[in-house]
Amino acid sequence: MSTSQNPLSSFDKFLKEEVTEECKALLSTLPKEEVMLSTLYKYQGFWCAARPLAGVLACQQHFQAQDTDILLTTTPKSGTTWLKALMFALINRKHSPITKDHPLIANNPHDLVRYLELDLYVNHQVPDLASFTSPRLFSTHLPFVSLPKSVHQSACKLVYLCRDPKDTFVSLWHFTRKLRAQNPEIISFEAAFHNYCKGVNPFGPFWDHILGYWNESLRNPEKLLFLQYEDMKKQPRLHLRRLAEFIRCPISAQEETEGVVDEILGFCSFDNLRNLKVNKDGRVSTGVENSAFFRRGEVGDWKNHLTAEMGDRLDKIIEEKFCGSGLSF
Ligand code: PAP
Repeated sequence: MSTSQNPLSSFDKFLKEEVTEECKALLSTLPKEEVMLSTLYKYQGFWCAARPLAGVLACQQHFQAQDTDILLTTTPKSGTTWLKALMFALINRKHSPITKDHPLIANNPHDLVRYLELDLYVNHQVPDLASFTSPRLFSTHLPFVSLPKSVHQSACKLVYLCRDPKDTFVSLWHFTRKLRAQNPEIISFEAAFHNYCKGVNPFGPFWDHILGYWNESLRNPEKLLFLQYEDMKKQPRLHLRRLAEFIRCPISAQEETEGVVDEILGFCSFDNLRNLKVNKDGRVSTGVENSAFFRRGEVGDWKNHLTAEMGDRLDKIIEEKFCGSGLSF
């Protein structure tokens, strides 16, 4: 059955909407590959679909970072939703304590901490950010070298989160399948895995993405906090306190006594967020169902999906690419 005979999912529509003439002209000059969801183009060394790329161009041209901004940067499917919820709850804990009126009860984390290229700037639009109060919290999947210049030039802070690429790939695969539920023309699991190993995935290659941020975190730890999903799962209290210190809003002795750390962690836990009505029924601005961001939320789920050979292959790539960096998964 051809795509045209199928009703397009909201996300397909999002991807297929027209991009600007400037973006079209650029696309015609870029290397491209057909992958799971759509055509990916290689721009500044990373892979990106056409419409998000228009958002990349717009935010690179127009986003003016402020010194007090905090930018959450992640590889897709490495726990962005969780990090957004934690950071939002942490930053706003004084005036939005965890009660039944908390903004996260009625809003998906992606609607409270918005993506630059996938949301705010997506249609080559230039949003009015005047209503955002300080500290402004944004997110992006952009690689470090491709961040808007003002991010590098300002004193804004970056929090980076990545995840074992084996779990990231499996999460990406399920997410993509969910988005394309109405479209049977999805490529096979094996072909998607092959592309991922070649580095052809949104905002990939994953090794360049992770190493770009890792190296910068070593050079400039005041500016960039580097986190791994597995560590956060293992020691959530430690990492929440690290996050609070990094943004210069440490958990006070009184807050410790009041149990604020556990309160935020419990509130932002996978089970709690997934079971909220808004995350069962709603959609984010790209048309994606909120429920698609909550699948299993576990470390090591790849074992249920990749063969031992596939796991070994990806491990070898990880070993080779990260060799000498001091980073491992
Ligand atoms: P995005 O990059 O498209 O924004 P992102 O949130 O990074 O998505 O990835 C979703 C993953 O985070 C899912 O992993 P899984 O497919 O292996 O299950 C999702 O379940 C997981 N996730 C979402 N919320 C939480 C949470 N509160 N705690 C832990 N993991 C979570």
